[in-house]
Amino acid sequence: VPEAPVAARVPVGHAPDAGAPDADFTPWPPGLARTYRAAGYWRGEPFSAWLRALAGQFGPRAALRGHALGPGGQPGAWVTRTYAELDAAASGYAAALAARGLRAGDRVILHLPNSPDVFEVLLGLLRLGARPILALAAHRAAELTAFATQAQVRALITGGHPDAQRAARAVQAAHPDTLVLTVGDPDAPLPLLAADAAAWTEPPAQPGAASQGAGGVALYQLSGGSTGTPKLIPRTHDDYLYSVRASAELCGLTPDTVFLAALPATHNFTLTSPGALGTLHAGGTVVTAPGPTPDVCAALIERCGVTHVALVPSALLLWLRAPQFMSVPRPASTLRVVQVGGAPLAADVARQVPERLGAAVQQVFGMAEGLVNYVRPGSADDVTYGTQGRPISPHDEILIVDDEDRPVPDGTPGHLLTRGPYTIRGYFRAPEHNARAFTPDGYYRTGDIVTRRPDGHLSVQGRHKDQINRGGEKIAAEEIEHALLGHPRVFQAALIGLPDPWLGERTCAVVQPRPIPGLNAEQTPDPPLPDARALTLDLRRFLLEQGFAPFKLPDRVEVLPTLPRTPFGKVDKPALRARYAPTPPVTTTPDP
Ligand code: OOB
Repeated sequence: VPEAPVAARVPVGHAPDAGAPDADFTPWPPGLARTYRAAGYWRGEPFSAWLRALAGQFGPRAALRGHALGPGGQPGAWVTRTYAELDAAASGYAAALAARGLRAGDRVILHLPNSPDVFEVLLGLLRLGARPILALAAHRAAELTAFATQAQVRALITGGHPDAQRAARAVQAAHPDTLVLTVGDPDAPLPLLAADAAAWTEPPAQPGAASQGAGGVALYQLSGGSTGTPKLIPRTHDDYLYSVRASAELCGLTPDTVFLAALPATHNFTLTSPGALGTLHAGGTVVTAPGPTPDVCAALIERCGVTHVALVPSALLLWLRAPQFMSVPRPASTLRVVQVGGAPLAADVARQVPERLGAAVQQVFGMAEGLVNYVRPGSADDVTYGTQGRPISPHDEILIVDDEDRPVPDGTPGHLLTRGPYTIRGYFRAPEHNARAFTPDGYYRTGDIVTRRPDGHLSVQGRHKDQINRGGEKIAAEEIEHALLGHPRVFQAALIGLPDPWLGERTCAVVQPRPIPGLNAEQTPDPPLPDARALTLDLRRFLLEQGFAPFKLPDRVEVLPTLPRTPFGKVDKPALRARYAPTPPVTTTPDP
């Protein structure tokens, strides 16, 4: 990796400063920013203006369909929103949020289950200029509280589901100034209802305030991470909209596209690759499903004429075996493209899609930090089934390097580093982490091990980050290990991923129990180890009580008298994986 001056980088980790909200944001070097503008990638258009233009172009067409969020977080009435109505709803929510005291630049946690409401509220926040943190619906008190602490949020917007309300109360207990606004539940303490669109007046543009314009932060995506709680990923209007437009174009979306948002709606894949926002950009229709279960989705495909869906491999496996999709002869379906990403997809599984689902498969390899690779529609079979595609942009820079950051030849596995017009230069307020996660010249260290073909297509070979990819849901090992140390029976803990035929990986917590107090080594050289099965239930309950998202609870617990260590004293995770995995792990390489 060539050394480059770092003068253009602005230190992160500042105290909040209302006058300079971008003090928490690492900008691109000015020369590159000029290049990205000159190339037409960054257009200086914020999301609010983008939506207004779409409403002008596609006004009476259906933008969103699905069950609105109802009381108690249950599905409410089935609704269809036109582009004009979506634009009006965004104004109505912007006005309602302003009436609650929210202002441009305020950070707000958005925590809603899949529904048309998610997009209406998201676009309302963006119209107001508030900056949503895109929590996953599966997140609970531990994650939401961590976001509130990191980002000093003004508000949490959530649904009426009892789990969501419980998590919201925990956030409020830790941060009493946080406004909790509930969508879809008029009886909630502070319901969030869209006001009349006329109640919203666009604030006058502030000349010179780049931070308020399209170059400023629009929203925060979340990193899967490998350390602590998820880091916040600041995405600007310019960079995020570029990835949306370019994705929609290269995937060939049109006003006839009907996209099924079945994975979590605010995840980068579902939202922008090209996802819901890409579909809106093309004038198509977004249909929301509560989740990717085949029966619900098959019904929605038929009801709404769905043409495109984005799935993680574990969901695809369920679809490929679902009776709804297996009737022979297969009912004529509108489904044309099944995008698969988020976790490794076996080539032989990919090959089953056309025959079983009557649709093309498109592999997508992306990350919330930016870079997204697509197999282009109509590619040769070896590319379609055997690679994870190539980057969106001619200006995406890709480096594949060895452990010393020296480039490796094509075909040789190496660490994937990248920078470009929509890949961040730094996480929010994480200077120490940024120093490790980015090279001095601004490349993001993805933590993925890939090979590149001479034609530029990438194949994911494994992973170099201490993260577990459980069916596309990312778990930072350290976050759970740290939490487990709070349990009275746990002295040391290591979380590892073990291969699983359905999820790709399942989690296993290997625990070294606490010595029994009052007994010294001479009296009991081998104190009895706790029963692993009983401990599994106990530790899962413990983590749930700590407020962790359910997908982070260990699937399995093993007990060892001492954890194996490397000569450097780190827990030897490859040894643990070898010990507990029936076969060598497929997706994991040694830890950093
Ligand atoms: C997507 O985003 P994240 O931020 O949840 O996770 C990114 C990580 C990648 O670094 C890689 O480790 C893994 O997920 N991943 C894949 C993959 N797509 C993502 N591993 C193997 N094959 C793939 N196709 O997961 C994401 C964001 C936008 C679009 C698609 C996925």
